[in-house]
Amino acid sequence: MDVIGHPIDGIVELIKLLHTADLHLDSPLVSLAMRDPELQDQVRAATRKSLKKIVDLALQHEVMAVLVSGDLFDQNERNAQTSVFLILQLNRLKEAGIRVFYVKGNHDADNPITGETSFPDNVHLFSGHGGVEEIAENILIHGVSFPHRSVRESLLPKFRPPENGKINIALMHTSLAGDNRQDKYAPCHLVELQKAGFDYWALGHIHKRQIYCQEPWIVMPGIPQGRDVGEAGPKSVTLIEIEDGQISIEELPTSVIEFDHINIDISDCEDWDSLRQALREALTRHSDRLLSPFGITRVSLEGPSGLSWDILRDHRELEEFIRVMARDTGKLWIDKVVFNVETPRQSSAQDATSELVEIMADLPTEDQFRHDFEKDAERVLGNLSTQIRQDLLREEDDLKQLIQNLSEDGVRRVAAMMRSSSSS
Ligand SMILES: [Mn+2]
Repeated sequence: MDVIGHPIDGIVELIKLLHTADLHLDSPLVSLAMRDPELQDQVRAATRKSLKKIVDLALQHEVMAVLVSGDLFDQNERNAQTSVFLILQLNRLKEAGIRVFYVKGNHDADNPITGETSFPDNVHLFSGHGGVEEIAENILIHGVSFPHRSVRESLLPKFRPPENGKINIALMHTSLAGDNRQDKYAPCHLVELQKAGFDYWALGHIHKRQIYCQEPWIVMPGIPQGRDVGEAGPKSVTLIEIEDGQISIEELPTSVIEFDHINIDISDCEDWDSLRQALREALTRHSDRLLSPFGITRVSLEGPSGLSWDILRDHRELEEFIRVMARDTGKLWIDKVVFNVETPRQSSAQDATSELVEIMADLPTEDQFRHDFEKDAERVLGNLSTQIRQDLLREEDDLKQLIQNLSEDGVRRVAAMMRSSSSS
């Protein structure tokens, strides 16, 4: 760097740090795309590859330290393979003289690996009582770990006060104000962080990257590798640069697999050739835009189309076609294809098929039909594991909604089969 103009006795050094959180190491990625055996190995290794990438970036940018703001682990059990992999990566940092500052989050508070002496000595794990370390002249790193899994009170009072005239960086795992009861972990309000006197809040817990404030910096770096379509988009870590007492940041990509959701408008497609062409173009465009080496995508086909009935009838073939086209890009897999194609309801019943379709369309609103369907659905749901059932039905009204969706979908499919066979 250019240091001309700075006084010789006070060499102004550029100090870099890398901020990450929520690695959830070896946590499984979840996608229907996993049915493809070719993808399975990639996906299984994804959280490890992103950790390796983080270490690569730390070495490449010659950072002084890596800050990990909790949830390094995902599970409570000690897993020998996970810890060996982690220690090898931490050793790569140690060999380069890079320190690691780490606070435990809710996911690793009870993990037997954390807090053990097994970490290499370049790793500083803050305790639940909190502490502060000076890593360079006038640069302090503060941190407080989760002492146990469910911390319902703010950790803020446990931090030592920031020191005047120094750069104070603080590591904390928190849900911030938290939007619901299940997700209240070490809650605190942004305004409290803004007023606390620290220069950079290195937060963790919320998986979506967000810069809440620039003065002081309040940064949630987000998960470095998404795990399902709910954690969509490229993922990253945050590079912190400190120079002349000023802090600036930069986002560096780390995800190996990028989840996403694309909508493809098919209303202009008049025949199968133009539909296939539109799909191929949309998938190629999406794969070209990926910032990560691979993508897993949920595709929604949207819009009214003259092909609607045929699409609904031949949806399995079309889905397979989309999967193959995605694979042809060399980097894209399909999580799921959602058919949101509208089927025009004809205004007047002209023939027997139309009449039947009209009658069926009213079925989902009939009490007896709903009652029978509900009984059937409960029987099927009773055979599922508790976990799957809970995932499927989170709210009280979810069963009603599920029945509504399934019956409407069923009517559309039966109608599609009747329509396309009577018209062709
Ligand atoms: Mn967490």
